[in-house]
Amino acid sequence: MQPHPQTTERESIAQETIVAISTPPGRGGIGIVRLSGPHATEISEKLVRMRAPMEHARARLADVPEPETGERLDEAVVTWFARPNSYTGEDLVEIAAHGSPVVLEMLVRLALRAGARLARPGEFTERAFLSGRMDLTEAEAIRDLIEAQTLYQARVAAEQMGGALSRRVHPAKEKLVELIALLEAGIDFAEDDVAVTPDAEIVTFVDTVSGELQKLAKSWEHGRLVHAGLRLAIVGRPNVGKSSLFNRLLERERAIVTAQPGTTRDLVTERMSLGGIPLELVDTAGFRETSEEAEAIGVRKSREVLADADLALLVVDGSVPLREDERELMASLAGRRALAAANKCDLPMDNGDEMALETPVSEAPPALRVVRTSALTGEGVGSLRDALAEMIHNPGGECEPGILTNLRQFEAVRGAMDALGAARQAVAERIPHEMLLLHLYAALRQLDSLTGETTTEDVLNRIFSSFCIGK
Ligand SMILES: Nc1nc2c(ncn2[C@@H]2O[C@H](COP(=O)(O)OP(=O)(O)O)[C@@H](O)[C@H]2O)c(=O)[nH]1
Ligand SMILES: [Mg+2]
Repeated sequence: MQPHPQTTERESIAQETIVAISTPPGRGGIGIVRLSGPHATEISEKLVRMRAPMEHARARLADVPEPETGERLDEAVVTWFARPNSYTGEDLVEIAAHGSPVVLEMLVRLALRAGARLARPGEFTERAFLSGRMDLTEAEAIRDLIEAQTLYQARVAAEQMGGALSRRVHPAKEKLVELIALLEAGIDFAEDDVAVTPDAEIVTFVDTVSGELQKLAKSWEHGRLVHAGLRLAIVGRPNVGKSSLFNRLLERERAIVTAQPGTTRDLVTERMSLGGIPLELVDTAGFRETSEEAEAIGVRKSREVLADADLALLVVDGSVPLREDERELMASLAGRRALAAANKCDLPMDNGDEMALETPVSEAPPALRVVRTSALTGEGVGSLRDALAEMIHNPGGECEPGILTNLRQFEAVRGAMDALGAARQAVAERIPHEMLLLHLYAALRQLDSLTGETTTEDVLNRIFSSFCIGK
């Protein structure tokens, strides 16, 4: 088999020693200065006075002296991780002093004077990647973990950090390599009367790999949701209790509620988390004809928000009969991820059987699930939350570990699928195997780029520069 064509040379481990403050900016109980590179220990010893010699993975007390007078400014705990058993794979020293910005900045300045250079954002992780300590999906997962806003997001990131995605891609990749090897052999021995792989077998191979990738590509639906969250538009006629329910869901009085119809004119937006998924709630102006200019603009904006939202919650007043325009609204939500709340259920329900049930209104074709709520007493708000959470988690129903969590990963998988599609076409058109192989290699390259085996310099730069400094 010919060597993989575009395997980029992994950079040899950098010769420069880098330094950065790894704890967040500002004052804190502890602040950590991190150094990584061949001179990390040597430079550290110029910054602090060790009370005992450094030892791999052992915390050691040290004094932080003022450079001019040599007088002690602070105490620090210094930990050295000897290469290759460190986060970066290089010699790495962490100086944990008190979280005083002036002391930490002084340490960095001294390190620079001693020959270190400032780390770029994400450079510690980039070095970990370049030294083979982790693949690209694992590096991205570290960023996701740091940026997680919910525990669920953190959990997904942790799975990826353990290589779940790479493991999931592995079988498809193996299979692809196997096919490439078969075809390469067929070509090499073609003149020696060795049977060339039959077309049917090639197609089976390609379809198996495509099928695996298809499932993976589908996991992006869930991955995107975990990552970016969803937008929920709360819509309905004026005065049905949209703002009250909005406040209930947020558990605070955010939107203004009055008995006066047309109170909400502008969009009110707030973030919350539901079942670990970030959710952006938008309270809207009630739909009605109005001659009032501000309200009319509000109504128009509300319609736009409804059109763009990932989820819709239609609120109706359950104590009065359903109106024709509400019925139309329900119909327009058919096929979308939407729920209805029959609100004001603390009042006698007077809308017949239409909305008085917790089940889909299945006889009337726009089957929208209805939950009875009272924003006044809080009754049914828990069920509404559950129903929303179900609606968020169900489509895609992806819970297998190893999902695509960013667009870069999705594009790589889609690129591989496209290349396989072209390969299949080539078989159908009985194009020579040399040409077919080009498509297969293109697919392999895409899968390799997922884990970072073949990823161009500028893509790597883009990824790591999105990290914070000191990570
Ligand atoms: N009895 C009762 N009144 C409610 C309920 N929800 C809202 N209201 C009242 O209905 C009026 C309109 O509420 P609001 O949230 O501003 O409705 P919006 O115009 O749809 O945003 C206010 O007077 C609320 O106090 C409910 O569940 N039960
Ligand atoms: Mg309102």
